[in-house]
Parts: sequence; structure tokens; C-alpha cells
Amino acid sequence: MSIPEGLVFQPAGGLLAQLDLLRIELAGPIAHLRLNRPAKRNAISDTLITQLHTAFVNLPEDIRVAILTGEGEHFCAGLDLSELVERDVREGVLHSRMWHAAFDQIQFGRVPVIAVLHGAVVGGGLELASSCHVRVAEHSAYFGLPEGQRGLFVGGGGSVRVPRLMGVARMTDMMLTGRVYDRDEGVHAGLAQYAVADGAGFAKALELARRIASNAPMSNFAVMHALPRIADQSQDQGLFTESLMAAVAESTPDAKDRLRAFLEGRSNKVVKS
Ligand code: 1HE
Repeated sequence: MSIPEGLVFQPAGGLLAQLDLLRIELAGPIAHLRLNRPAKRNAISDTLITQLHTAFVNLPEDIRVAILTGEGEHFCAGLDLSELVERDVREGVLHSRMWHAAFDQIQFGRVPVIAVLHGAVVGGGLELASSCHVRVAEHSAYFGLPEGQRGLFVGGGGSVRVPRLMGVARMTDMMLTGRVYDRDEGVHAGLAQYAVADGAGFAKALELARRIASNAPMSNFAVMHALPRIADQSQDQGLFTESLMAAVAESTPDAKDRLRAFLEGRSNKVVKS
């Protein structure tokens, strides 16, 4: 599927338009979701986490890729600390599980998600970013896990997802010492895959979104859903899962069309961009 040039983003309608802490716009197969609490540095309140879950569950059928950005000077300041009221243990677990449900819907939802990071990407903001599939970091981005200083622990999946990006040792250091990584250190450590200039993140994300949306949906599904699970399996189980997923993907009509197109010289070659 080739994506036409000159796509114009239009506000989403229906349920998505009612989510007041997100601004959601659609252009062809691409959705742009913007965290929209700039006065609070896009801190994630209970309402915002619920709205993120609702938004990703309810992306329109024809959307094939999503871009997540933050309004204002920062991507996301993490958990809304003003809501950290006295919770008993049970409520604390349920609160964390609410974050897990939302971020699982991002990582294991219908479409790949590209996050554009700028300014603070801290605490729950880094947990949110790490649930996305591709991260583009502008020069202003910086990464921190201030939970240690706040008397907290990560609760939005950070202990599972962040070490898979940067390793347990680096995350341990960040949490114990309050170390903040600047953009380049973050990219080097694996927290983002692309480094761009300030203000250039959305254009880069759009370029990547076009490529992702033009892949076979089954291949994107396999990358999103099978790849991270295989990485968690033993070698023996992983290899078997891989064989099953490969056979499913290559048996789709889409795969057969694409292979025929290449063999008949109607498809692009692999080139270094
Ligand atoms: C907030 C939050 C927040 C800002 N909860 N209200 N996260 C943190 O520990 C990060 C805390 N925030 C900061 O360190 C700074 O705000 C920033 C570096 C992100 C931005 O600084 P700056 O100078 O641009 O903004 P500001 O003046 O600090 O904040 C502007 C307003 O946003 C202000 O409110 P106002 O009513 O006085 O204008 C701040 O109180 C408010 N604000 N961040 C609530 N986080 C599932 S577990 C996850 C656990 C965590 O995420 S812990 C890490 C929490």
C-alpha cells in the first residue's frame, strides 16, 4: 500500500474527539495522538491514563500506524504526583494495573506506535515512551527515573520494558542515583532509535510512519506481537514460535503478491537510505 503525498491531518470524530486530555488527528492510515496537558507538563493523571487506553482501543479500523507526541515544552513529566493520595495496597496494585492495561494496549495493540520525544521524558513518561515501538528523540529530550527520589517505584511497566531497552545495570544506576541521560546518552543507551534536531521529530516520525504503513499488516503484526514474546522465550521455544509466525506471514495473499512483484522486477530493491 503506497501512502499518498500531501496527507492532511483532520481532527478525529466520535469517541476519540471526546478525550479532552488528548488531541487526536487522522490522515489516511496515520493517527497522530498528542498528550494535551501542557500546563502540567503532560503529567499522567488517572483521567489521562484512562483516555490513552480508550484511544488506543478505539483507533479507527483503517489506521495502520500511530504517532504519539506531547504538547508544550516536554513530552511527559510522568505520574501526576498531585493525585498520589493515600492508597491502600490493593488500590495501589489496581492503579499500577490500570497503567499496565493502557501501555499494553499501546505495545500489543493493533498498530505500531512511533513516539516523538522532546524535553522531559521522565518517570511514567519514560514508561510510556518505552511501550511504543519506535522512538524519535529531539535534541532537547532528556531521560530520568526520579521515582527513587519521590519514594516510589516504577509502576507503569518500567521495570519490564526499560531494562529491555537499556539493560538492568543502567536502569539501576538511573533509579538509585537520579542520573539523568541527555538525548545522545539516551540514544546511545538504547532509549531511542533516532536522533533529530529540535522541531524535526514529527516530520521524521511521519517519514517512518509512511514506511511502516506500507508494510504488509501481517508482517507488522508479527513484529509487534511475536518478536517481543520470542525474545522472552527459551531458544528452543523461540525458534518454534518463529517458524509458526513465519509460516503464517508467508501464507498471506499479501506476501505472495509482494514476492511476485519483486521477482517480476516491479518492487524496490533494498538500498541504504
Ligand atoms: C506536575 C508534574 C507531575 C509538573 N505531577 N504536576 N515525575 C516527576 O518527578 C517529575 C516532576 N516534574 C518536574 O521535574 C518538572 O515539572 C519538569 C522537569 C517535568 C518540568 O519543569 P518545568 O520547569 O518546565 O515546569 P514546572 O514549573 O516544574 O511545572 C509546571 C506545572 O506542572 C506545575 O504546576 P503549577 O500548578 O504550579 O503550574 C507543576 O506542579 C506541574 N507538574 N510535573 C503533577 N509529575 C506509574 S508510576 C510512575 C511514577 C512516576 O512517574 S514518578 C515521577 C514523577
